[in-house]
Amino acid sequence: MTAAVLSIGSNLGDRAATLQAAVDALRPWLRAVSPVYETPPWGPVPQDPYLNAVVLVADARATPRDWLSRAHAAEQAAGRTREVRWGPRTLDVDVVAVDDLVSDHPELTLPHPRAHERAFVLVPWAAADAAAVLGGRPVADLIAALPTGDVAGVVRTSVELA
Ligand code: PH2
Ligand code: MG
Ligand code: MG
Repeated sequence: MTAAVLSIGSNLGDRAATLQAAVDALRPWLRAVSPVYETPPWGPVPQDPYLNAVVLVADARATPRDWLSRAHAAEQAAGRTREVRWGPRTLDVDVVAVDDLVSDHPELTLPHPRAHERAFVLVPWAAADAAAVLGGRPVADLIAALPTGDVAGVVRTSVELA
């Protein structure tokens, strides 16, 4: 059995509809979906705010590589477009963690190497699973260690993913 934590984000087009399409593509393995948050763009490229959420999935037989290909398939199913690295995109589906596996495989580093410092990943994850642990540390503790402005910038919306 592997359980995976996926981060989904969109900042182009109908963001809520795109996140819903991602959830729909992951439906066979779906365990929980976090609330949806509006989040300031992180990184070097100026761009519009994102909607971000976290999806918890599980499958008795899936390998980490299976979760990566399912993440990519969900992006394709939702018509993902992206022109620039770190830049605006209709949909990004990132594998944050698979069980408590640690891997530096070039195609899939686990856990995601920047997840521990990203409020737009940690805050939704903690909302979906209050007991979540990343790299041996409770996600709630990682959130408490972030700059308060980072956490305050992640604002819960009324968007409901079903
Ligand atoms: N994804 C990026 C770049 N910057 N910022 C936020 N707030 N949310 C994202 O999902 C995001 C980002 C590229 O993957
Ligand atoms: Mg990403
Ligand atoms: Mg990505």
